Amino acid sequence: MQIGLVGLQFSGKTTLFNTLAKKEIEATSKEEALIEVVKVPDNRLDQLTKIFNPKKQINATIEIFDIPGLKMSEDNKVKITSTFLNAVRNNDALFYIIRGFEDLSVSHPMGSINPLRDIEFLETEYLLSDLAFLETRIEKLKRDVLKTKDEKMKREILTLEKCLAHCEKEFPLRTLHLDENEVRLLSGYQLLTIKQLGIAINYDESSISAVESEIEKLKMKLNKSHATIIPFFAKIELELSKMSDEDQLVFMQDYGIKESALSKILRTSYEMLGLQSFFTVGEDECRAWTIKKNYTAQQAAGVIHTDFFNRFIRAEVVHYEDFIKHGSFAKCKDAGAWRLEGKEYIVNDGDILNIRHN
Ligand SMILES: Nc1nc2c(ncn2[C@@H]2O[C@H](COP(=O)(O)OP(=O)(O)O)[C@@H](O)[C@H]2O)c(=O)[nH]1
Ligand SMILES: [Mg+2]
Repeated sequence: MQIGLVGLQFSGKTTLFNTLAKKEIEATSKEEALIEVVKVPDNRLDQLTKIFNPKKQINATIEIFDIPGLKMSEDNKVKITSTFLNAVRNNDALFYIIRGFEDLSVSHPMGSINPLRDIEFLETEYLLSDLAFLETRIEKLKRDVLKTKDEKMKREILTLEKCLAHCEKEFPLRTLHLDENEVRLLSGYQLLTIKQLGIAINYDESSISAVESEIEKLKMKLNKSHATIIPFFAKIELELSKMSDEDQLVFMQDYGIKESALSKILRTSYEMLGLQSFFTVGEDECRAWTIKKNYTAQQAAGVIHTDFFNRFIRAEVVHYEDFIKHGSFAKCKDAGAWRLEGKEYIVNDGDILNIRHN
């Protein structure tokens, strides 16, 4: 899974990236996108590792992209460059990193702090980029289809026109209902508003107590964008990320921060993308795997190995909570919490699976 951090300059993207990646990349105006593979923390996996004592623990991972800030031109427009589009293209979801902190020593490209304005600005710019792309693409396909009379191309034009009509009404594409074929067709394109969107607002430590009501106000004004809005505190969290886990918890409590930016971003991403985790356990490794919410046991097996998909027989299933309650697979069997499931079984978040295959 790939998550891109995007936004205006000086909103705290690189600071957040450093926090998530536990890196110390200087917060400068680096031009290339930074990428880091980040472990998804999971208490349940930590517990399983304590019990099984395997040679290794393998957390699920997520790739975080710090995409260079969009620069404003004199006339308050941003130029969406091909470098930007290429950096964003493969991301599964985007987070707008919006500046909420006041700091006179850090300039704001628009001259003042106003999260709502910045969010609407980004949405509009991305919508305009999609509109321009769709128009050009439809025009070209229409010219081509005159010559080729290709049926696939005709269907493509219909899908693109459906998107265009939606954008013309000023709705982002993520709010358009698309079927599987349409999603597949559009996945190769550089559309921005089709991506699942989280909005993360970077506040100052001084405003922690006022943040919740701020966020509620924004949510009401932004309900048409279909995005989850979360607050975070880049500067303090960067300091905290350098501490041990225990110290971090203590300081977070002192500051009144209930959940770290990393945890919020991961949780929101899993929700937005409809993802969940299952586990495999054993002496060699305890591992967390990421799958879509409606995956069957056979599909989940295929994520581990394509052979497991092809030669799937049954899945042994125990839910994490049951395992912790009873303490071992044998005791789970006695208690009826251990099950053999077929390939159509829909996997639950927190299932521990053992795939039987031939
Ligand atoms: N006061 C304050 N400064 C911040 C905060 N977050 C980032 N900064 C500073 O703002 C500047 C721009 O941050 P940076 O992460 O490089 O922004 P980017 O352009 O979005 O990548 C840097 O000097 C940061 O130290 C914050 O929460 N409070
Ligand atoms: Mg930066």
